[in-house]
Amino acid sequence: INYTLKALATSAIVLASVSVAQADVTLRGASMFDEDHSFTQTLREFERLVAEKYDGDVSFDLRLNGELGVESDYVTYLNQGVAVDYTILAPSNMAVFSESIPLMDMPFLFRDLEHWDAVLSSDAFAPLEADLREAAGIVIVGYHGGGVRNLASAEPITSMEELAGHRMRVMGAPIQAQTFDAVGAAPSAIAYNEVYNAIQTGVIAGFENEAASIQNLKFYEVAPHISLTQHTITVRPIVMSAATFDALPADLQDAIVMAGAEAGAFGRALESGADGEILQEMEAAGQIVIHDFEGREQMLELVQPIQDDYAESLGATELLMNVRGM
Ligand code: MAV
Repeated sequence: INYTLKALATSAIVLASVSVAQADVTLRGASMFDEDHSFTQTLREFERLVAEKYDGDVSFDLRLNGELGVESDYVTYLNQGVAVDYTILAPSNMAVFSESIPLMDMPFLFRDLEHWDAVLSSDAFAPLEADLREAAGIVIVGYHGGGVRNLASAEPITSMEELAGHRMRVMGAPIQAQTFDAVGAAPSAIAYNEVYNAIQTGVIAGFENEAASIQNLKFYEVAPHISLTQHTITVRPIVMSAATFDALPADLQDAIVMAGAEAGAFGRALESGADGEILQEMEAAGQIVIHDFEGREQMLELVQPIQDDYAESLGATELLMNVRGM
């Protein structure tokens, strides 16, 4: 008996030391896409950079293809500090927790890529980040983005007349619905993982999205008509749960913050550079038909007062003016 106990004790010690070694830190990430999408590639780069900059042991468990749900699910997990530690997501999907964060994601906020780059390289969004941490328990560690969002629909939408009453899906933030309402469309907030079906069954006639995601999730199968409204250049923060972040050793936190900034720059170059190419790829493959859209200027005019009102309601008029003036 003694002998057995001793053997058991020895194996217990071995097991314990193994699990100590493994338990160092494992962070779980989530992506709605496969390895090819720029979100996943940027998260991989983030992981590589964190490991490179941190002296201790850290490992990553990134779940792909929407295994852990869609971004609106991740937001809840991040807020609760369960299931997901890090991801990339649209500010408009965090509106439930922070009313102000979708401002950085408003259609027609940026004039062009140069303006977008200038704003993201500044600290113009710092007050929004602070509110997100406080209200949602979510920490922004870097900025991915750079995709251009266009209308994608079952039938061509080429003018303000065709846009009138167009039943389209928008992201969950009220400012998104208000924007498309102002230009005459009939927007409704639908979960991202229901969009394909909703278009296929005719519940809606289309939605709006960037090339990378239309390609990766094969939305062109149901919404092959792309109208070049170019209404949004995306801002997609790399985020962490504050509950997770705050519990990490200080040197790992430092590594994460540095890695976030670098991975963001990597990802922005990647997605903004590939956007036009991906549209061409899909067109060449006969998956989409690209249409010009007449009326972008008019859209812009109709949307600006909506942006002004939204910013005013948040006490963020100065912030908006600052961004527009950059
Ligand atoms: C695209 O897949 C991405 O911009 C993602 O961040 C958004 O959540 C998604 O679109 C969407 O429209 O919900």
